[in-house]
Amino acid sequence: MIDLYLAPTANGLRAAVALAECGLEYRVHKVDLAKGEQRTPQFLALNPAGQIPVMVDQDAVGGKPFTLAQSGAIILYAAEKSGKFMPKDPLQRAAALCWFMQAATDVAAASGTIFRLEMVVPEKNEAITEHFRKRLLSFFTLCDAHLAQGHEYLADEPSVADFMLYPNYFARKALIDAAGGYEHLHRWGARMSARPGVQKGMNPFP
Ligand SMILES: N[C@@H](CCC(=O)N[C@@H](CS)C(=O)NCC(=O)O)C(=O)O
Repeated sequence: MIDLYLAPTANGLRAAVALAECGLEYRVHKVDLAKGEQRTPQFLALNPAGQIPVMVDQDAVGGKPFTLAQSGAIILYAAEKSGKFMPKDPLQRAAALCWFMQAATDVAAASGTIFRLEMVVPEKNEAITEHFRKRLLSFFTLCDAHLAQGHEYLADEPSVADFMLYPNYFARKALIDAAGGYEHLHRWGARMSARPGVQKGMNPFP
């Protein structure tokens, strides 16, 4: 059994999507970020960074509970534990990791920056915020162009890369819709949203 501590943000949801898609047994624990539950001593004992998501695998290798933070690390852990969603072919695996890193360090970073500029930083600066919106859209444009070349998923088969990207795509759909186009990205989004594991992971607190 895996205990997953999360809030319904892109970072939290992608961990839940990965555990659900990998078919691992998990139970969710809601962390209310607005109430500061991520800064309680109990939570900081799990992750001193005070950030969700965190998972505790009660049945880890070695027979002892294993605690892990960072949504990307949780996705890769779930893939390794289940033996799923990491292509066996070495070149496909490298391609999957390339898109995984694009989603983690380009898409998620730009989306997180927009969130902080819009919601957290006290001084608002529209020009800077717009810069990051365009930057985020440019990363989605790369995904769209790749998917346009006959790829159903980022690495041809469903992989860790798709789980990394999907919650940010979902969270930023209004921005992408307003920009127009992105036909192939939207087709991929519809394909992802039809997957039972994605549906379960994206709705962790029914
Ligand atoms: N790189 C981390 C980012 C985690 C993160 O930023 N979590 C946010 C919520 S989306 C958080 O817990 N924020 C609480 C805070 O900063 O107080 C990951 O991918 O897990």
